[in-house]
Amino acid sequence: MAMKLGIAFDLLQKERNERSLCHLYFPSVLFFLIMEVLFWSVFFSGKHKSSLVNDPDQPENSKILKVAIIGAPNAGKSTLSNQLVGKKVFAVSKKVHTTRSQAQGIFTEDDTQIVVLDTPGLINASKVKRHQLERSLLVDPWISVREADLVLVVVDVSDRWTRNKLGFEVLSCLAQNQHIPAALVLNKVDLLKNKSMLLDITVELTEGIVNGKKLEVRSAVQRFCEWESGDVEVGVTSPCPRVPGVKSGTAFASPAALPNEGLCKEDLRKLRDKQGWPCFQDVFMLSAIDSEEVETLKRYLVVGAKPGPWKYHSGVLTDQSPEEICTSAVRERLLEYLPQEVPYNVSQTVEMWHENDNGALDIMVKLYVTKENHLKMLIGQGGHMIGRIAREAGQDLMNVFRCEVKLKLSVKMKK
Ligand SMILES: Nc1nc2c(ncn2[C@@H]2O[C@H](COP(=O)(O)OP(=O)(O)OP(=O)(O)O)[C@@H](O)[C@H]2O)c(=O)[nH]1
Ligand SMILES: *[C@@H]1O[C@H](CO)[C@@H](O)[C@H](O)[C@H]1NC(C)=O
Ligand SMILES: *[C@@H]1O[C@H](CO)[C@@H](O)[C@H](O)[C@H]1NC(C)=O
Ligand SMILES: *[C@@H]1O[C@H](CO)[C@@H](O)[C@H](O)[C@H]1NC(C)=O
Ligand SMILES: [Mg+2]
Repeated sequence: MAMKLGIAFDLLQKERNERSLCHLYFPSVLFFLIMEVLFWSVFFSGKHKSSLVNDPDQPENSKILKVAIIGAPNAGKSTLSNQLVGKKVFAVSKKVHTTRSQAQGIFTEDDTQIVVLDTPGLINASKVKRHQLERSLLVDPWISVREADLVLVVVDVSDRWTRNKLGFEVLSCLAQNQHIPAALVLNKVDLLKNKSMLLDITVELTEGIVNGKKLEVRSAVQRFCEWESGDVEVGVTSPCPRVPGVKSGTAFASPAALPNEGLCKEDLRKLRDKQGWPCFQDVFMLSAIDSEEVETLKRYLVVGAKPGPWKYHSGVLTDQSPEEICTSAVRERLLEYLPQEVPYNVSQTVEMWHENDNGALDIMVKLYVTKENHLKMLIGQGGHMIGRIAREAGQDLMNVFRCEVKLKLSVKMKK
């Protein structure tokens, strides 16, 4: 064992030395100006081969809960999803529109499986059009909610512009899927200096009603808000579902396949004036970056799971293909380290995917840019930037795939 590790370490050192030599060459191809920079990153771990795709291994009393995570762009949905899954399977960045399409993360514990549906931030059609974003950003959150047993609405409480009002898209999505129980998650609590504001925010975003009861604020903020039930129930005009999985009548039309399809003009107009949603069954206040704080929410999901067959094998962490995980890991670093006009204009293709005999992965990804200054920024001084991206994305992949990963990035310019 010691020897094996020793060899691995030697190789790692060797790679490090080679990495400092950056190979630059300029082959001229018709209509293309191609610049290629090669970088290698090698990582080692004891385990081999990922178990991403497998048939479910059903226990006798299997339970399942599908949870859709929705909210405004950058609210921390993917951060929360990763924390729930317990492994980083979704891309996270400080820029908006990091998540481009819905994807599932899975955590399985004893006889319970929780399927987390991470979604792109909810935005309207005019924004998608203006920024030339993919259609999946518009429709995927709706698709996820429709197949969910529970919806978690994530709000960034550190954002003073959005924290006092649920966006119209969020309200509309909730209104059209009222038969699905929903809970509110106030996220990034660590960034909020004045914690007593959480109470005001909660009242605003719930219209003062949680689980069909008027809020009565008892004491200082608790991590998991246990609201005192009031004696009088007021203001509850629509039937709100109380228990996950129990479907009750809807006040609005049937669930819509597309944004706003299921609501009439009058309903939509009413929603525009609304600030909060009075049908949440619970409120959580947490920091998605803090695993301990997310644990309470995790317990809540496990308890809420209903008898039913698992969807995935217990070893499965996500429904994303290995190639998708790879390109989104690279994209995440592009978003993190470069001004957004660069990652928004980079396209990727996986050129090579090879699993060699000892279970290690050889991956080559080509990044295409359209502007010379983008190319320069992406490569960085002495190849520092592209090297860092390959190294860090490779590290992420090693953690997810649990095997040795050799990730090579090349950058090309298309004109
Ligand atoms: N301080 C702090 N930062 C957080 C917390 N949760 C998320 N973030 C940060 O917020 C940023 C956005 O997080 P994401 O998880 O990518 O947000 P998202 O909602 O998935 O964003 P989109 O996919 O673009 O809609 C990242 O920089 C995270 O590190 C938190 O609890 N506290
Ligand atoms: C779309 O959303 C933007 C803000 O995100 C808002 O300014 C705009 O009015 C919205 N457009 C429509 C048609 O709702
Ligand atoms: C904190 O917020 C509460 C409620 O919004 C407010 O009453 C209080 O004055 C604030 N405290 C500080 C120090 O800003
Ligand atoms: C790059 O992306 C931005 C959006 O951030 C867009 O406005 C711009 O037109 C794009 N540039 C190129 C060269 O594609
Ligand atoms: Mg995301």
